[in-house]
Amino acid sequence: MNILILNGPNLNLLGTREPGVYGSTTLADLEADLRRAFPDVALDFFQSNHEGALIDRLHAAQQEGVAGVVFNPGGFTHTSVALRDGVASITVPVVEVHISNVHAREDFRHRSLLAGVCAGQITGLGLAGYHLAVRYFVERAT
Ligand code: CA2
Repeated sequence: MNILILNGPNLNLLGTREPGVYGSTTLADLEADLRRAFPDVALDFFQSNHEGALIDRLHAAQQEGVAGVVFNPGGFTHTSVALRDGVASITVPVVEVHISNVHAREDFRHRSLLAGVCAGQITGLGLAGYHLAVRYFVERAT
């Protein structure tokens, strides 16, 4: 089973800035942790700071027959109609993940343009959110 872990803008900086909000684990550490936790799952990782590249990757996931996408759209969560349309344009289920609790932060982070077209949303559980989302897809398939 193939699962795509998709990360949006600025998440390449994970573990290097704002550790009080996002922790001190890097994106590479997260990748290694997930691979260790799910040795039987083919995990594919992609991060981009560019909206169009994220949309292209969603379309490719559909073509590849990926079982699910774990998606942290970063700041685009709150602004991007195009990413919402991209998620809606594929039949692959997408789980939206946020490391921080967006509801405990600024008002502009309380609204997600993507949540309504995702299978579900996990927010505020730190990097455990990625693990829980992968587990959801594994259990859904078995
Ligand atoms: O909590 C999350 O995962 C967010 O998606 C992170 C986004 C933010 O805009 C969302 O509202 C919530 C920001 C990603 C920035 O990532 C950084 C990581 C380390 C250092 C600086 C930024």
